[in-house]
Amino acid sequence: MERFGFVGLPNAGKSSLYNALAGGGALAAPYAFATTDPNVGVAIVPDERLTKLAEMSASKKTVDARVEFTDIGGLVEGASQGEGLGNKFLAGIRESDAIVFVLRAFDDQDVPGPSDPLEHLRVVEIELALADLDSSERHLAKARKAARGDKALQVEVDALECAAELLAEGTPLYRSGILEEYRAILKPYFLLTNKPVLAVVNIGEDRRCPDRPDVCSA
Ligand SMILES: Nc1nc2c(ncn2[C@@H]2O[C@H](COP(=O)(O)OP(=O)(O)OP(=O)(O)O)[C@@H](O)[C@H]2O)c(=O)[nH]1
Ligand SMILES: [Mg+2]
Repeated sequence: MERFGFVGLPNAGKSSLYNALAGGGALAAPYAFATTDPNVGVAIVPDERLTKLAEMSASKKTVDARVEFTDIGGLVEGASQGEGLGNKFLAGIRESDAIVFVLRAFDDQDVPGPSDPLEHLRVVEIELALADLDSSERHLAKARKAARGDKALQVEVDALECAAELLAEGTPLYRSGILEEYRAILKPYFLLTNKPVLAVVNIGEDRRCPDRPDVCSA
């Protein structure tokens, strides 16, 4: 089962998205840090091809694909230095297969916080890069020691050094241009910005095409 971890600023709509996908269960509220403990839920992915195949083969049992979502607390600028809830809760999505950025673009005076999605993206990318910098430096110290006894491990040291340098500049690995070979070597270290990312822009209800209510205008 594929696992997705939601990250974003407080009040971006992570828990609301979680509820829409997983059918409820998470507190969505107009104050920062409504979510403290992670919400983990599963959604079934309907696929009409599977239904047709099941009919054609008269299957006794069909098992739909499922995806798992983890909704965690909101990140704020300086989380790596302990601001807000800090960044330790990111450990809850370290083993996700992909990261979903939830970026707020809706205006609502009853929901505090910025509503510029690019500002949300800026903060989230820096905080994830700093969290990864911290992990890569810890792994680097161990890898250097291990490579003294086994020269074959030097390539891990090289990959971690390269990653740490890029992350220290605030650059997430997924758009750093780091060698694909290094990204593969770094996989077992579960760095958050070494995973595929998907951005969900949470637009307001007012930004929909009147003739296509299912499609947004921006
Ligand atoms: N107007 C409007 N309000 C929204 C929208 N999406 C979420 N909200 C509201 O914004 C508030 C915050 O939403 P949450 O889903 O709790 O946000 P969160 O990202 O989980 O926040 P934290 O858990 O604090 O990090 C709630 O009152 C939601 O009802 C939207 O698209 N439009
Ligand atoms: Mg929440």
